[in-house]
Formats: sequence, structure tokens, C-alpha cells
Amino acid sequence: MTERTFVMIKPDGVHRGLVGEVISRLESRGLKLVAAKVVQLDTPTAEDHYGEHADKPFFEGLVEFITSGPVVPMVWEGEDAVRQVRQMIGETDPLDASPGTVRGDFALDIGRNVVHASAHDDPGANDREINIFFDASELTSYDRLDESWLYE
Ligand code: IDP
Ligand code: MG
Repeated sequence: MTERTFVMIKPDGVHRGLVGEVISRLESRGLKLVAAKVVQLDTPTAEDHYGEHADKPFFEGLVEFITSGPVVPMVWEGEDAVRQVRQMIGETDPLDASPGTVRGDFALDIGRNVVHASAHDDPGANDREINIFFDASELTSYDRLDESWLYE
């Protein structure tokens, strides 16, 4: 099933020069980049985005961190894109993330895990997060040249 998923490179990923690396991995896999920008979040937007974690002990630190520098929110499209991306990003705690995943290759600490992706077990998360960061007019629609070689 073709779907769109929300992905965001966090401030640690931007500061560590990992933007190209993350984009390159998703792009090479065959996923289609539909939207992207560089922004610094304000606190209300960050609290909205991470609202599901509002009652967690790490919430305040998470909001502080995610607003501390630029982030790169993106929308990627492809077959089973939500699960494909989650798998490529790896487990939340880099200690549990397999080598070959973004977190397993580039992170050590759960609070500095480089990238966010919408949850696959929360069907509403994608659209909700895409809508927080992008207007409908910012979402593009096009065919990749290699699509006939990516899909049977
Ligand atoms: P996810 O990013 O893999 O979806 P979530 O459970 O949704 O993980 O948590 C959102 C973010 O909150 C994580 O990516 C991580 O940066 C941070 N976080 C989650 N659990 C902890 C924790 O126990 N301590 C510190 N930060 C945490
Ligand atoms: Mg999550």
C-alpha cells in the first residue's frame, strides 16, 4: 500500500552533519521525497508534536532539545512507507537499534537519537504530524524516474 510518512531530523542530526546521510538512505531505498524544509520549532509546536508524551518524565527535556536548534521535517512516500522508515531508523533506544539503522549506526543515547519518524502502531500519527509541519500546498506529487524498477 502506498503511503506517506512523516520523518524529522532532530537538532543533533543537523548539528552533526547527518542530514545528507539520512536523506540519502531513504532516497536510495526508493522512497520518494514529497516535502522537506529546515525550521526551528517554537515550544507550542514542539509540545503539540510530542503531545502523546506530555505526562512522561522526559517530556520537558525532549521539548527543550527539539526546540534548541534547527530540524528538518520531511514527508516520504512509498509502499508501506511508515513501516519501512521505522525499520530503517531503528529502535528508540540506540542500544537496542540494530547496526544498519540510523540510530544503530549514528547514535548512543535515547535522548539524542538523530531522527524522528511517525509511529507505525498509531494510524493517525502520520497525518497529524504532517499537518503540524506542512500546508497541503507544500506537499508535492510526482513520479520518480525509476518507479517501474522499484515496484513489480
Ligand atoms: P520514537 O522516537 O522511536 O517514536 P517515542 O517513544 O515516541 O520514540 O519517544 C519520542 C522521543 O522521546 C524519542 O525519540 C526519544 O528521543 C525521547 N525519549 C523516549 N523515551 C525516552 C527516555 O526514556 N528518556 C529520554 N528520552 C526519551
Ligand atoms: Mg514516537
